Amino acid sequence: KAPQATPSPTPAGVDDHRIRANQASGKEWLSYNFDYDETRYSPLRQIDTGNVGRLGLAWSYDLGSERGVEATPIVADGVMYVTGPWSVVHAIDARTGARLWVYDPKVPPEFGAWACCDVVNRGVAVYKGKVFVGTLHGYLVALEAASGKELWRVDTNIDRTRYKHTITGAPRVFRDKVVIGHGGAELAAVGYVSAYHVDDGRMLWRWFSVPQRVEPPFYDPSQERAAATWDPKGAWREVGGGGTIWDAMVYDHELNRLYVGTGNGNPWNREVRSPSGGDNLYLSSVVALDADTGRYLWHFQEVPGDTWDYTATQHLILAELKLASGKRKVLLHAPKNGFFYVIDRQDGKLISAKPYVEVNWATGYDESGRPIEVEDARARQKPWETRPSAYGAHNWHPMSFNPNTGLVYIPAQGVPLAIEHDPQWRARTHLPGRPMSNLDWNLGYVLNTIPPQAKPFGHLLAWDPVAQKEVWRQEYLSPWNGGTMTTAGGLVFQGTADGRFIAYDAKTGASLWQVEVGSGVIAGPATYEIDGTQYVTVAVGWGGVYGLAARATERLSQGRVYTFKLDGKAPLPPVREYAQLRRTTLASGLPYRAEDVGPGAQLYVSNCLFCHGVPALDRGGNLPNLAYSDPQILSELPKLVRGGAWRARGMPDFAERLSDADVERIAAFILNMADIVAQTQ
Ligand code: PQQ
Repeated sequence: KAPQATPSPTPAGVDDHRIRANQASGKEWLSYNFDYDETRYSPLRQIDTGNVGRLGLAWSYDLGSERGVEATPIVADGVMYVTGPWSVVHAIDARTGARLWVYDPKVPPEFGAWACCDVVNRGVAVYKGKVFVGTLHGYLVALEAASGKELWRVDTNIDRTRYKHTITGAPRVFRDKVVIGHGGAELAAVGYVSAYHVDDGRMLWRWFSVPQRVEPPFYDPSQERAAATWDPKGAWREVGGGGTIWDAMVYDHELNRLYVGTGNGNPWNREVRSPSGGDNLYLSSVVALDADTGRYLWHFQEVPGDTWDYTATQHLILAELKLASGKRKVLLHAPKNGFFYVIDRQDGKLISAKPYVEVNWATGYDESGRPIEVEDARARQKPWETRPSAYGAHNWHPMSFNPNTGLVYIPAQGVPLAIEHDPQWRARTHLPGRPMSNLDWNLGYVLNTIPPQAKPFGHLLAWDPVAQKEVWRQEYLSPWNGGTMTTAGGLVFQGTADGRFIAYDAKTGASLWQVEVGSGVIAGPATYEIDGTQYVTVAVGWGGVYGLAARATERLSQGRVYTFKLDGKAPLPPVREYAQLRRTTLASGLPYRAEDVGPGAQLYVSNCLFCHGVPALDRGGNLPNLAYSDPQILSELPKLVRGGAWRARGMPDFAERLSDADVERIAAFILNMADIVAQTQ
């Protein structure tokens, strides 16, 4: 029998019992993915397929931000807790949208360049009167829920001189513990997850996803086993190996375990990371840990010896499915690599794996649960267009599982990319032409040396995990659409890259209602009920790794929370058009030295590419495309780039990294691209 959920007199007086009880009542939204099973399925049904057309705005709240917003709002005791960019926490009256408090951890701006993928944060955890947030500069902070006052903070980075660890994911809480991992495996990182006591932040356990040493003494038996699967002469020993646990963590209260999804190899390319090969445990794996001790229990490696940036960090859902073999407790997973996995959560054995998008690195899985790789996919001898690419067939945008329809709603996508082995790669070495190498990115690949043939796409995919097949889909204009949420009212909600928030019939995929919000949406929605009224809420703000350089709407990203209810009458807030604040004309016809263009292109790739996109071909996202710059800025570029002009916005000062002549070359390449593209218009 389900226990009763009772509101607490202390704000966020949430405990394990209440999180479980709320799974049945659905009145609150108590953790990132709603419940301990992380289903994002709410039993609320006031808003349903028949009346969803009457949804209107109840209130909106301005986050005062311009970068990516990835948080799902948490709602407890009538208060909403949501994070914006730079790990800033907002507490809001969930009924009116009034601000209660704001907490800014004051992340130093240089972490803008340490974060691979925008200065984002996916949200908080609440427990026993506290709000927990992981900050971009690697701290786990506990706040008093009533006031937003900082109670304690711990440094989660084990070695700040060696590793560039950043936290973007939401912490999870259970049994008086708060757990958190971190990101950083594009630069230099060693993956681990740590559990701290909620009272005072003392560390209770830590589990490493990649080996720290190649010979005894080992940290634990799982490390010894892992060490044997890495080449002791590989570059992983210089940069950390990766395997970062930067998003998915799910607590199984029945089995008292924590399952985590681990990230890609660091550097990406196994040829340099571990030249003699090996599975490189526990990269790209789902791992079960004892929730009390952090002891390793089992792992399932989705991509042995990852080389494609195939993180297995994407959202994990716990479910019970009726399969041909009987009722099974399973994990549902749709990671970057394009296969949908059903994994037995008792023992970690693969039940089934089927591609949910076009996949060209493996043809399937064999009896033993290993992928059958395609011969040339590792790009050892020649370039290879990866499908899916490093952007993932599904990235961190949360999916959802509706037990009534039996369907999983996946924000699926494709972003074209080709990789080629880079024999010249060296750790922490600036090599012009090597993607972001002057900012310490460690890929071991050159990118797009052949033009990718695939077209970008994004769609909402309704997937049957039992039959392992698609049931319906809704096509979008662009990749990088929002997370999903589904309800007992028979609905699926999702925001889109082109700035809409949409409700679908969960069974058929029919679009039932939509509204324009003032920005592309990437975060997942939530729903809750107060005094008999059901609300649906979503935090908007375009960004994340794809949104830095590309956009799908002409509205400039503005961080906001939109909250809807039936017959809501609040007016939609004003939006800002991109063209009002940014130039949209190319800086063409300006002078530059032709001989600078070639070297400038190489320097652009190793310094600017991932943040600013390809000059003139991309059009700019949250960060401007430099071919659309004010001509004055381009003429003064060395002074600005080497003077820290945009330091407060997170752009590094390049004074130590580039000379004036280098920046002039970069400007020449940008101007040349502007000229070329202007001629085709
Ligand atoms: N983060 C995003 C985002 O927020 O848009 C997208 C990605 C990350 C990726 O595609 C990644 O591969 C990725 N990888 C790591 C890592 O390897 O440590 C961290 C993160 C992150 O923390 O956001 C991302």
